[in-house]
Amino acid sequence: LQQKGCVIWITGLSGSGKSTVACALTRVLHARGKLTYVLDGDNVRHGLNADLTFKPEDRAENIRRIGEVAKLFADAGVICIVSAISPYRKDRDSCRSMLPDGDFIEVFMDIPLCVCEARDPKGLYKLARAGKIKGFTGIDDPYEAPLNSELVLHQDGEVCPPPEAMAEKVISYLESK
Ligand code: GGZ
Repeated sequence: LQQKGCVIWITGLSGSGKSTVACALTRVLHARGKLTYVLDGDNVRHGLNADLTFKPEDRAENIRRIGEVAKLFADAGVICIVSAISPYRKDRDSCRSMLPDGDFIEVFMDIPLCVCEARDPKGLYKLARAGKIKGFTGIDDPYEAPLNSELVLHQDGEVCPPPEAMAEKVISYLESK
C-alpha cells in the first residue's frame, strides 16, 4: 500500500456541513486511488457509541473513542476522515496528541450559528429553541472554536461554497504537505 495514513478531523456545529464535506472529500480521494474511511459522529453513535448521551462527560468519551479508532485507521495507512461536532477543545487536542506531528489535520467548519439554524436539516434547532432538546450545541451547550486548526472553511460572503469546493481546499492543503 503506497499510502501514508492520517486523520482529517472535521469539527463544527450541527448543520455546518461536516458530513457533506467528508463525503465529497472521500469521493475525490477515491478517484485518486486513495483508501479512506469516514467516522461520522452521528453514525458512530448508533453502534460503537450507542451507550453515550450528549452530557459533557459522554461527549468527551464519544470523541475519545472516535479518536482511538481514527488512530487505528491511520496506523493501517488509511486516510481517516472524522466528522463530529467535537465541541470541546480539550477533547480534540487530546486526539491530536495521540498522533505523530502532522498526522492530525483539524478542519474547522466556520459556519455561523444563524446559517446552521436556518438550514436546520433535521429540525433539531427548532426543538432546542423550544426547550424540547436540552444541551444542544450552540444553543445551551458551548462550541469551542479551534484556535489553531490547520484549515478553516468558511462562507464566501452570503453564500456557502459547494461541498466539492470545500473538499478541494482540503486536498490542496494535503498536497502542500
Ligand atoms: C448536538 C445533537 C444533540 C445535542 C442530537 N447537541 O446534525 P446532526 O444531529 O445530524 O448531528 C448531530 C449529532 C452530533 O453527534 P456528535 O457525535 O457529532 O456530537 S459530539 O461531537 O458533540 O459528541 C445532531 C445530533 O447528533 N444531536 N442531540 N444535544 N447535536
